[in-house]
Amino acid sequence: MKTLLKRLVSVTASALMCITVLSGCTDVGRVASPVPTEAPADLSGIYVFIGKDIQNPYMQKVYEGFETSCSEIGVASLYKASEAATPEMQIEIINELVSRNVAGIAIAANDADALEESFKAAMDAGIKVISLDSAVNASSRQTHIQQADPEKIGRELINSAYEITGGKGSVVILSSTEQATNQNLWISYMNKEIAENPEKYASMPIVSVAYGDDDLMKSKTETQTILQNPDIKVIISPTSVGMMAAGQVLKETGSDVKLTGLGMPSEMALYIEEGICPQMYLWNPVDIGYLAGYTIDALVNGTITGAVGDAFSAGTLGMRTVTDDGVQGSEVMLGDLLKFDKTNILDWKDEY
Ligand code: RAM
Repeated sequence: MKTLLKRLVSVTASALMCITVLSGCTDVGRVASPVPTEAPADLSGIYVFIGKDIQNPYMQKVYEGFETSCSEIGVASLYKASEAATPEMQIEIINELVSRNVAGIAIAANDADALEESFKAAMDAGIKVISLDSAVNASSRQTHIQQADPEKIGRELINSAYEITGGKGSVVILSSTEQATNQNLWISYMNKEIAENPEKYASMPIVSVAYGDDDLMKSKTETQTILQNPDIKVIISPTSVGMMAAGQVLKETGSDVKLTGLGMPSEMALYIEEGICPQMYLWNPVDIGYLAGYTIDALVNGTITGAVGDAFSAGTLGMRTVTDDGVQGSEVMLGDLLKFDKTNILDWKDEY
């Protein structure tokens, strides 16, 4: 019955896009048709992706994939995100969605623990909850979509700075928000890589971590501050918003400081071609959202519970297995890190 209801409310995704359920929160999505002004009264049965914040183009790419899988499944989808990347604003959105009886929520979380009460209430109400990109703690979700091995990401990023500097010169990290689960995890592995290889990195210390809050203007201001230290040779930005901001400032100032990190090819191609960013990394953000839609559906249909060993079909991504995340929870791994540089950036810049 629930499935039938779900299909019945499968109104077009675009019809759901303009609902402003909460003040200070905005719904957007990639819609080809004009956005209607009338909000549907009934959100019951739909699958929702909550991004970190509304400005972030990366989150909109994730939603593209989410929307595609939901449409293949035959269920309506909705994208919600707030003006700023804060847990408080995400809590408002979650509580509203619980009261509107949605069937599933995927979230890129702005804090690992702060959403627990709201998500426990959601799961108690029968709503399926997963995180993606940036995890909530294991008690706040049924599983997590992991883009690529976090340890590999962290180690690769600091090694990338080593390759760029030859191991000589200070490094600054330009991160997103202070509580971001994913960025903090990657930074912890950068520090681990240095701690385990002290001789290799002896002349290439990480001198500080700056927080641009995934806000382009703040990230640009932070970059300008970073450039006042003449010892800095490389900025590592493990966030696509930070990458864009740093790329812009380095170009505008003509600085010799180089950039590496996690960026979107569509945004960074120019800086890669000009040598400002010699190399960077990412995974496919559209696929993360696509996998999340199928994961929620498998939970809703009871194909999986989110337990380690569960398996399900994820559309064009094939069969996926739920594995141990190593920190008391489970996860579904998307794939591997992709490296972008002058040799391949033109092949990717129109993809995402
Ligand atoms: C930013 C976000 C996101 C991260 C990407 C690479 O858009 O902070 O969490 O995964 O960059």
